[in-house]
Amino acid sequence: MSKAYELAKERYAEIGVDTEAAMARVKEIPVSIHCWQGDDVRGFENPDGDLTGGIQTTGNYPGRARTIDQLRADVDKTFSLVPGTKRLNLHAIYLDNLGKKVERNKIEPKHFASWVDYAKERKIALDFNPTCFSHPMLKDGMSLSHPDKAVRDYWIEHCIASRKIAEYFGKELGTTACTNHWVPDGYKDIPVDRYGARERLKDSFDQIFAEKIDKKYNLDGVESKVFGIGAESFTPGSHEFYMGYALKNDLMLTLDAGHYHPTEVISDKISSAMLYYHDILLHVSRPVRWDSDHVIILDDELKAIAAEIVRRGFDKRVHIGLDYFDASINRIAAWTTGARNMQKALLLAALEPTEKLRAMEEARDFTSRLVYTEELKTMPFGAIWDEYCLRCGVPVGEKWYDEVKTYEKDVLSKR
Ligand code: RNT
Ligand code: ZN
Repeated sequence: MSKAYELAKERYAEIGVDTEAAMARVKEIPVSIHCWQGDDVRGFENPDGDLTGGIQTTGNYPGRARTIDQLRADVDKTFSLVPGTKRLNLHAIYLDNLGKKVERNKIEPKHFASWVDYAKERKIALDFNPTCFSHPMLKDGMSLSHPDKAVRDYWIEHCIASRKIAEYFGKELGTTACTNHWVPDGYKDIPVDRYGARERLKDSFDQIFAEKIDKKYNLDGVESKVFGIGAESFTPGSHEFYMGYALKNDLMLTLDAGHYHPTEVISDKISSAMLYYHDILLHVSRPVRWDSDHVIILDDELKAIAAEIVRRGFDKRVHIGLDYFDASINRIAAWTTGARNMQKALLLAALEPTEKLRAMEEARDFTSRLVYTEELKTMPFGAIWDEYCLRCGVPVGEKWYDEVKTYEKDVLSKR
């Protein structure tokens, strides 16, 4: 134990915070790390194809993973640098097709068997996402809400197949998988029939969720979005659409930090959602002027998201997933920076004397609330964070980046 930690521990004890308990708690909060930062959301179905559906990666930093083995090696490297309990979040396009092209509506658990082996070896859990973009059956920017029944049916089949894969993950790995449903559907220009598009989307989801899957194995979430590139004027899957749909159909609501109007934040939505949903799913991201999916930094919103989870003990009911992708910098560094920041935010939240602060608020002592929350900001958090990393067996401070640089030299630069 370092001297710095000993001193910091005492300082936190003075304000009634048990640093040992905080570290132990955060270590158990699962964070689902998205596989798609490693290869700019391309997958292995068509690694050199275009990313469509109104989302975009920008930059062409060398070394992106092009094969399943490369991506697995990169995930291993990243996971070795991030403390805490990690899950791996896969998209359908990351299948192991065993050398034979598989249509999206024909994917089966066997195409993910090698991922299950991978997860078992590493004792990690898997989450899943149908991929309703980067594919010719996404017609006129629409999938589940397209007027053509053949298009809708194709994607309905894909989403059903995806749920079965997640169920298989849950059964094999002994932990509940989360499946997130996001479709890129939208109109570039002002629609005439908003109701019709939403009616079709609802009907498609009704078919997708008609088959009940034991919640022990899989939980489904639905993710809204206010607009996408090429879908600027309208998305049938708006916040209200899914808020109603998920509540009525006992699904999770997925809140992505980049999917709202510019000054709207998801940290403020968590407490409302938790009054009505048992479980919700987060896509922690960082929008810069649009849904740009920048690497998450330790900013006020990230801290607020973590605080909303930790203050009320929603550690198991709010499923934390990461969703960012930057192709302009070293991808392992991007991945690791964001995932470590999520951990920092959770630890910061766990080091708050919440009960004391709440008592001030309840007593209408707003002066104290301001004074104490501001003073908290200069508590010796860094020493606790370093100790947490040390105990989790990951590099302390910026030392993790040395490992990334070595990996870049030995592995990434040779791709
Ligand atoms: C897109 C959504 C969606 C995707 C991933 C790849 O705006 O946020 O969640 O980013 O599924
Ligand atoms: Zn998302």
